[in-house]
Amino acid sequence: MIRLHGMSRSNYHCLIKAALIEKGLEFEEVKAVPSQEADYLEKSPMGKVPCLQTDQGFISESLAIIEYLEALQPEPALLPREPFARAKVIELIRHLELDVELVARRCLPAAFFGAEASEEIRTSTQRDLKKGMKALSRLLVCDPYIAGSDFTAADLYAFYTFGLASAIVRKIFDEDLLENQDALAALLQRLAERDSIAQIEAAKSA
Ligand SMILES: N[C@@H](CCC(=O)N[C@@H](CS)C(=O)NCC(=O)O)C(=O)O
Repeated sequence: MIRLHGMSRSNYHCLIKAALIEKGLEFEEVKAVPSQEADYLEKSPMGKVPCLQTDQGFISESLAIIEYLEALQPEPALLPREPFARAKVIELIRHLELDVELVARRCLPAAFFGAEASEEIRTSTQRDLKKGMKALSRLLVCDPYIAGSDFTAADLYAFYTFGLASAIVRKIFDEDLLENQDALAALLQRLAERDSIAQIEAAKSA
């Protein structure tokens, strides 16, 4: 039995939970919080959530987990089989994570945990987010899904990236990260209604 370790407050945890639901795989959830304790670092070497427990051992990093689930249960596919299309989906995922999510995350402690964000952090976050959003807009298809005709793992990354990044940007900069991104905003609204995501989001507010 697969066990997903993490917490529902984590966007990456929710992303993997959505992938498991999309694939119809049976799994159990094990509550875990990020931790630097030695026993948790054995499971997830940076102490982050989520991590996946399999019969062979633990896997950390959401993209490694997605690749594992894809190999374990190829249908329904979350990554294209065709090499170029697959690479383009991974490319989108990497830009979403590295150039939007991780950049916005610099201001997470200030947005939600009462920390101070220095002027330097605020300026570099705003600057790098602009760059990241521009890069992303060169890759987005959003017709109807983020990478094109099929729903893929990149849609899950988009939903859970912007869920967090937009909230941070609204709170810290009083700006709309999706300004001038109408097709993307519409896609995110459609994704919110998708069964897997809707189920996870409903459970959070229950
Ligand atoms: N690159 C990781 C990111 C996971 C991540 O950032 N998880 C957050 C919770 S949403 C976490 O554990 N943060 C604690 C930390 O950074 O120490 C992945 O794709 O799984």
